[in-house]
Amino acid sequence: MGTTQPLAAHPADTTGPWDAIIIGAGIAGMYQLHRLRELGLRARVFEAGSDVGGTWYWNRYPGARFDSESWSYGYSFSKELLQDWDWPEHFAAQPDTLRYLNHVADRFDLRRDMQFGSRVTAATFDDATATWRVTLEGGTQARAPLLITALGPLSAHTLPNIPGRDEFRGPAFHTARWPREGVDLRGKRVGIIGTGATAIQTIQTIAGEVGQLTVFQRTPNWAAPLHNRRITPEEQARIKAGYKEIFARCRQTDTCFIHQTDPRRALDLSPEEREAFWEKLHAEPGFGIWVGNFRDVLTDPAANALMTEWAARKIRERVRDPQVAERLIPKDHGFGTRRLPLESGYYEVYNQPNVLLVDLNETPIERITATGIRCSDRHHDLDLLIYATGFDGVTGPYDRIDIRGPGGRRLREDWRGTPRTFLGMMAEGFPNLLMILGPHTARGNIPRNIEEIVDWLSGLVRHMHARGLHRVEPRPEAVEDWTRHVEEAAAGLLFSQVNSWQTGVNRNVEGREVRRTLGYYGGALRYRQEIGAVAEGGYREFTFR
Ligand code: NA7
Repeated sequence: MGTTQPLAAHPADTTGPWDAIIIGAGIAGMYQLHRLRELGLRARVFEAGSDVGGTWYWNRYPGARFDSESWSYGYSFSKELLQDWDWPEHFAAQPDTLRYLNHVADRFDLRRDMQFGSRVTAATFDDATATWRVTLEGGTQARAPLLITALGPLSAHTLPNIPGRDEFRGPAFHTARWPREGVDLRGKRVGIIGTGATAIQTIQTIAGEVGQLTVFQRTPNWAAPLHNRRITPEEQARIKAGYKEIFARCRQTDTCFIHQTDPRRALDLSPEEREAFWEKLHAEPGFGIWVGNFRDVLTDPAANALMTEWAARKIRERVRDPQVAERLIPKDHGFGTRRLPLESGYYEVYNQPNVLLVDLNETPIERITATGIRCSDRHHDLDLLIYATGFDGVTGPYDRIDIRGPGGRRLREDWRGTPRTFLGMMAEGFPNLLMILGPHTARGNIPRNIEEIVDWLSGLVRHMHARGLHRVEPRPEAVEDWTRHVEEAAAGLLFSQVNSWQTGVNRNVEGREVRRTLGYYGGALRYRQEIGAVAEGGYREFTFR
């Protein structure tokens, strides 16, 4: 593998037969298509959006950007691509990322095998022919032996289950469905529900422009400074010369980010020593303060409590009104036990006279009305409403497609309680269904995770084609063992004890009130070892026909 030259254009293959159907034209689906072509296979990508980009196509809300270093977050597979793309900022804004993904689609001529505006609603495995039959919204069908899901862990957005939601007469948008043409917020009375990573980016971006901003907060989150800035020409040259080292660094960490966990324990150090380190991390860009912290901060409750107390002090220093500061300090979970949002002036927003923080624990929302939101104490008049209310994470996108294996077995039913997978890439009873970033895979620096999984799946496909095999399924005992291993790896971790999309909790979705293990938390290094061993062992954990 490793062709990095643009492939010669050839006519679009719109009728099949195809070797594989890929669902989704985001970072994962684009790369998977490229890899299959290298194997000489024909694939068709079905994408609900009108173009490539996935997450970066849909999430156009104000302020959407990477929280990961741009130069560690693009594709790494093509040296030429790395050299011919200039990231303008250390943490790229959504329009630049979408421009990048369009550039990739052009460079590798990906669109000719993609069909846009095509949402997949169902997929059924036909046992007799060992093919998947995929149904699109509108009823069109397509068939292929392999079905590869590149759905994205955060593509099933969810609206809040608040009474009166449909009564609001002004414009209302979920952040993942922000209008392409943009929205004029100037001078408007804007309400936003949610205070996750998305809301934080939105709030800090729009607060200066709107007339009045009312933030409806149910659970505050810890957040740390992003420290974004433009990439200078000298830095650009250094980045381009250093890609090999950058990606090597990503391969050495359990999160695939460039930030390596500090080998020291906070509890072994004096308060001065550990706080000096925290100050340093706080002043540095990116996720270092989260995943490059002392090794006990995310695992030992006593160490986490120290970090939490320090981080609370930082908020108190930045927010003038002590009551507002207290409302912004999470009390139900320690620092870093949920995905840490990164911010640029977020806390200072609450010092502005036109910004009001409504703590829904003190004054719960009673209903959404035609003209705003009624809380238990008063009505908030609004011209426009933003739902930054998140996603039905990881399994949500799978639940939204009626996926049926042999005998009508439904994936949605199998995973009703909690998912069961082998390596997070296949499920028992669903032959030839290959999942990119399904549940139970290591997740951190997502493009790095995607490339590893796509490469591994492509290896499996190559193995099959070389041997004339047309059907693959994981052995039940392999699924059993992996699922147990996944649960063991998550047990006892501090963040496993906190509600979030990462633990599968979304109170807006029926049946998703209980925590589940949706990722592999043994770390990327162990994950790489595990999947590597399966390939090197000749895929003995699978049955083939
Ligand atoms: P998140 O992090 O899941 O945040 C969703 C926010 O919306 C969170 O503050 C929720 O509060 C809030 N929410 C959801 N439903 C309601 C209702 N019904 N009432 C009030 N508040 C509600 O999603 P994001 O889009 O911010 O980020 C997702 C990921 O994208 C992020 O982790 C990054 O990886 C990028 P809650 O915490 O549930 O009380």
